[in-house]
Amino acid sequence: NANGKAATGFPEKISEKANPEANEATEIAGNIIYHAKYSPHFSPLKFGPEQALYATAESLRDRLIQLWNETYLHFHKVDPKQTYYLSMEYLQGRALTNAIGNLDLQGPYADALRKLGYELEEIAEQEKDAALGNGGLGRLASCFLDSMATLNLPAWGYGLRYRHGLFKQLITKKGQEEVAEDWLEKFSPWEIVRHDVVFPVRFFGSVQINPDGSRKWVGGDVVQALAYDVPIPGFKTKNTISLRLWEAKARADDLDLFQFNEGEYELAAQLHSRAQQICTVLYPGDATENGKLLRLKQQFFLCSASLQDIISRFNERSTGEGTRKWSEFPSKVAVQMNDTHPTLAIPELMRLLMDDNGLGWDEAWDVTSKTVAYTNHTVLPEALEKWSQSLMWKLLPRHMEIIEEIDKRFVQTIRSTRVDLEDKLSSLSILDHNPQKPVVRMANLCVVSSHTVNGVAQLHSDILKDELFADYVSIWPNKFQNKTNGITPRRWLRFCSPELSDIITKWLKTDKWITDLDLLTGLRQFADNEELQSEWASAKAANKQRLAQYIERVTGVSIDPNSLFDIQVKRIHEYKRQLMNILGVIYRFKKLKEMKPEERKKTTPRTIMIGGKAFATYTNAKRIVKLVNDVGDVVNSDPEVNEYLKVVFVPNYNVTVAEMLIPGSELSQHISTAGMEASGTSNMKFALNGCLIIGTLDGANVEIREEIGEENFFLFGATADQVPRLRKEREDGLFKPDPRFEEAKQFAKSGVFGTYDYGPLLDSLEGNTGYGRGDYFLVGYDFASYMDAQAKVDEAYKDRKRWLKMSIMSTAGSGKFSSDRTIAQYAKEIWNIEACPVP
Ligand code: B1N
Repeated sequence: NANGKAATGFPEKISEKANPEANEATEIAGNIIYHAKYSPHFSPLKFGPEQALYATAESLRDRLIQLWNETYLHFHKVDPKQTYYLSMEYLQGRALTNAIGNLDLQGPYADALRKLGYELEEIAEQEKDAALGNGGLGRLASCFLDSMATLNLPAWGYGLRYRHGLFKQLITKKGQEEVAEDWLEKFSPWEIVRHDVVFPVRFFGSVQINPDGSRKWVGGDVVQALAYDVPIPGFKTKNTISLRLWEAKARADDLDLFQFNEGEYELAAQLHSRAQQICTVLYPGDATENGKLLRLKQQFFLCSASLQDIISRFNERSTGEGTRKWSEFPSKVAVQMNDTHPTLAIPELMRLLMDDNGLGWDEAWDVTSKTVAYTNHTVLPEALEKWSQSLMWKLLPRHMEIIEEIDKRFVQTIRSTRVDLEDKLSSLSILDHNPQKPVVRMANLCVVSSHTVNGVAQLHSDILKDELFADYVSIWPNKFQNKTNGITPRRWLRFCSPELSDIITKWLKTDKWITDLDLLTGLRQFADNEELQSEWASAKAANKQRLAQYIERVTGVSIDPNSLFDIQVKRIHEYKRQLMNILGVIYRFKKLKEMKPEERKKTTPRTIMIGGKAFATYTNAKRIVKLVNDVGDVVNSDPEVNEYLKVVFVPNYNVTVAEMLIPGSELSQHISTAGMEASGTSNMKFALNGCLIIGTLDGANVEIREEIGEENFFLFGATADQVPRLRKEREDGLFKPDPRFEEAKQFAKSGVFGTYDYGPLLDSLEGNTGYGRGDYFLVGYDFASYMDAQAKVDEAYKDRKRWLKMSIMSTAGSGKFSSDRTIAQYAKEIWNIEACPVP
């Protein structure tokens, strides 16, 4: 066939060499062939790249299962306190390169595949992204798992096995179109189905009161939660933990055979299809929008299945006879809630303890509140979850009783101990009895019930303490903490930019930085060194070249690898201000058009790349996507300026695309209205890869700037504490816009960028007039300092030595942003767990 393989498709003979690596490679090649032959997913005629991917993954899976089993048995024997991370989202991306890298088998696998006629990179390219998340919150969960495993912590993740993860974004003449993504189209070689790990999860029904006064939730629908384990290997350690994903299944007897035989097929399978719906799609919102009942079912399904599993493991690890003392539970189990999405873990744990295990309220409350902790990821009011009380009573009647009781006891305690808070109680209570729309405030339930509440960057945690949760702080001053987010340096430097990694290792004379990222500060002493600078520049150039090829392949736009690569990639949201970015581009384009040719030659050529998905019903976000594309079409085909400016919308931004973009970036934009981006995590990935940041004092930008030095950061914009006053001034008509802002808007409206009506979008930037929200995000206010900062970028880029130094200093100062540091802090300061390395 085309690959020169035998007709059976499988290469039969593998040449041997005398060195041990070669032997290992030979053995691996043998394993790969074994799987191609005997794990029969494909017919035997062809051994193409896809077949090679699955067989390669299965050969790795054998090792992962072995390590997973050893880890499980070790944890069982030692019985340490274990953390369970509950998250509705995980953005895992591809797993092959990561697994090979973490198992330290890069060389042997590359050799093995070469023996079979393939390059490892080519095979890795075949894998689909597991995108069981929306954005930063989901990717954070995945980085955390990598660090938990690497730090040998007894910790697991729990999530849902969505059939369809985040949609695929197509860019057409209309702008963004969403298509269902099917990561399980063939199958995932990374998951292990556990047919013996099944728990019943109930919905609806009613509460039965027993003669002894105890209560029991009965009736309704019961679906089965079936466990799938995705093994998560640590970097260069045996420890391999689990991401346990639940799938919803109907029970066999849910199929109504009588109806089926009557020919009523749909009716007969009603319960089956209702069960199936639960894990069909990921909730598509990052911060807003609907889906109500199904979303609530998903949340409860995750919480109930996970807690039943946690409790059964707690009992399974019991050394004596019978069950353990429940008072020991908080010294064996920590549950971390990733935002409020898994809040139902609180009433579900209470219910399981009281109704199924006979504990009294006080005992159950003591156990629960010592077990659960809550991470807040946003202060956007529309993203703070509030569930309708009537919907909750219908779906989860027993849980609503419990929530009412928690609320009642909380209100009573405050009334009797804190008269000063009487008038605050209506906002502090869990239940909001507003007669228009009575709701349960999930964040309040989390704060009241958790032993610890944390924000995700220092500024965000301060805002939580000073504003959102200020009154709770006066009740529980020690409950609130900060845990600045982090990213895994394995995926986000070592594996996505091997060239730069090798240079770092060479200059630090060690590769220990991969697990001890603070060692990067050792690069500072060489930041001026010409030899390092030239090696640094060539690694960057190679990454830019690779990125340019990628952009040309997916968009057809050819970009100049010598231009400044300027990137903004993240979910499209008005508070993230992609609109400010594109208005700046529009202004730049207009000025370039007005220049004489010899003036243009003095400018810094730039390629601006913007990427990200818009929530399907978020109109302004979709208009922004359309605008960026339209501007790109005009600018890129303008022969006068396209040597100096290119604008690219990068379609379908996801983890894999990020792994391509970030290493090739030189400037990245993190320009949210101050106080609105809880942390941001791509800012950390860019900085780690030697990319300079233009940004506001928001989220983790503040700490990044502190770490890498203010002279290496392009700062602009209002600060968080100024924002309320500026909004007021804008409303009162006191704001005088910068002429550049007016010019850019006018130009955008003039029709140069096509016939689409951008009026409504641009009107959202007007003050007290117009259709918009009165420029709530202060694009108008920040535009002037933004453009000034951009001019500084252009100047700085002309001084190659200075730019390279700044780039090296960015990497050198990024040590703090390792998720290993973040997770070590959670382990010590929230979970109280210790490493449990497999010997
Ligand atoms: O969580 C990230 C932060 O780095 C980002 O700043 C923050 O915006 C992000 C509802 C969310 N906050 N809230 C969400 C996601 C899904 C959903 O349905 C809200 N995502 C964030 C990690 O801390």
